Amino acid sequence: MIDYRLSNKEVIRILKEALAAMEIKGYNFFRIRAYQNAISILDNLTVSIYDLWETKRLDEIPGIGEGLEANLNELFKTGKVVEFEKLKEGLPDGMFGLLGIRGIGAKKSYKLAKAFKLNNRENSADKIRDLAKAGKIRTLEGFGEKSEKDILSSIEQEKQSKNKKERILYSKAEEVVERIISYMKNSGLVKNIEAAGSFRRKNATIGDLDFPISTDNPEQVIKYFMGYPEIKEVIVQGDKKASVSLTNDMQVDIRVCSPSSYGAMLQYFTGSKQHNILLRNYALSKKMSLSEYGIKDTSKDIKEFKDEISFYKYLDLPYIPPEIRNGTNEIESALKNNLPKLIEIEDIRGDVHMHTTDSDGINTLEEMIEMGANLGYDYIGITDHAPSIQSRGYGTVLKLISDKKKKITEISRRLNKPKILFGYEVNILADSSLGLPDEIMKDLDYCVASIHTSFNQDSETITNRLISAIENPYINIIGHPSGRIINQRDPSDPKWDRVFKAARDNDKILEINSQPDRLDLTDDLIRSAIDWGVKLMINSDAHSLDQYSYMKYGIYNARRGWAEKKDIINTYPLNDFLKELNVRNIS
Ligand code: DGT
Ligand code: CA
Ligand code: CA
Ligand code: ZN
Repeated sequence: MIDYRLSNKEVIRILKEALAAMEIKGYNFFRIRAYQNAISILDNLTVSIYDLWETKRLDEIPGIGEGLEANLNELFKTGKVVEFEKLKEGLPDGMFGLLGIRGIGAKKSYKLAKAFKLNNRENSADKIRDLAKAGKIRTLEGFGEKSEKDILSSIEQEKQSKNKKERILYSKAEEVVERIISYMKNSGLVKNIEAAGSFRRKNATIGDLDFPISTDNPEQVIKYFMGYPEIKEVIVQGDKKASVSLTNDMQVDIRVCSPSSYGAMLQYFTGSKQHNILLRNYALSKKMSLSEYGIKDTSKDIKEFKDEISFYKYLDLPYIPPEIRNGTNEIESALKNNLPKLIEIEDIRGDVHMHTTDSDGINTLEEMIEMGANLGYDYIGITDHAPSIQSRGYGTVLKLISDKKKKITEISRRLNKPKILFGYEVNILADSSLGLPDEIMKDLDYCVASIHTSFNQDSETITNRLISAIENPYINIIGHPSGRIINQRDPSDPKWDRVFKAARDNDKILEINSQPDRLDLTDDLIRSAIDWGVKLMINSDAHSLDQYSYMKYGIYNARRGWAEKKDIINTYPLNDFLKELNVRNIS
């Protein structure tokens, strides 16, 4: 028998449509909320829902009740769910084409689709856009001029992001970079090669790849590069440069130069463009002009540089790390000899946000702890998604927690390192309440609170949700504070200044989440959090053994946010760390 191997994205879309139908048909509030929570848990899985179903592990995900499990079973077996089809009966199909659009929830989609008789999801967004342009939306009850304008801009944004080529995640680009560099080095012709551009600056996402290459034999190098097996199409080929697109649709630009001028070439192609502009202006004030070939001053000849250090030195500047070449105030800071001493991966002593098979992780508690020990960490913390009292019952949850605590205590007795902390990742629910009651949280070592649902509430509501979690005495860390998933979900939009102030005043830690598609807080928010005096930490949020290594992406992101060792509390020795985190019950 064939199964329907649907992607997580497709499954979530189908569930969200059913949820919208429940809302329209006035289902019980608690049922809707439970369903919403379950969808968001599924939405946050990094493993395939289909694979979990196929290996009969769906019931291990807390928050997925029997009903939903049966729905998924039917979906993967038959490609549809009869209950959902019934739910959607009588609803205009056009409403489902509006659902993903920012600011348009179930009720609005329904109202719009019904009022304008939109019976086709394929074109309903286009029709609503035309209606908004014609000023027809505002005439509808419950809509006004402002909401008409908001709807128009949301639809146009959505369109744009669909047409725009997606930027690729850093971690994905990394694999391509490694393959290209090892291929090029194999030629025996290459002296220096690096991926410059946004990749070298460790951007969370990469537009295209830029490789300056030094050699004594430019023609041969270009020729050799053209033999790279992943090339799909040659865009430009010159004697010292080439641009190609790869089979995975990434574009690669290479520039070839002599080893004696590699420094200027690397500097130029590392950018950012804005940094280069500022640097050029600064150089002009010293009567020098910059280019990818070197520096010209009052004398006629161009001065070449074999590396970047000598290039910056010639400009009377200390070396500026690529991660902060963003064109803000890095040159000013460099001139004052005031550059940050950026955090490094070696500074990290522990990782306290991770999941096991007790929630959506794929390795057991024992395996995750052993890995932490192998990495030489001084401390780790286990934070599965908190089990839901609503679906499991209070007694069961208490028992679950006390069993797990015993298990951890037992393992701890056998190990002198790492110190193992026991907590949960607790949902910050739509109404600002938390997924676990205080009396349970207070007996845990610490808790991470995160938003996993209702991201598109208005700014004020999101702000209040974050702040009420920050003010809860049993919450120690706010996990992935903006909730963005790169290329999938925009960051939510709280009043960050109020969030930062609350975190600082309540002595709470904000997380820099290292998952390559989160990197959240984002670099610019890291910088302002530090300015506010907020303490931060970098966690892997590992859902498997190999994801411990995601820590490095969090480090890159922190470096882009100008973070130093002192700003990141999981660089501190154990006792200082426990104090900064305000850990409970620790002997
Ligand atoms: P991306 O590819 O969109 O992720 O970002 P980048 O920064 O890698 O940008 P890209 O590939 O267009 O250019 C690579 C570097 O080349 C850029 O960071 C700085 C330099 N560059 C490119 N265009 C200009 C320009 O018009 N002026 C200056 N000064 N530098 C430029
Ligand atoms: Ca680039
Ligand atoms: Ca480029
Ligand atoms: Zn997590």
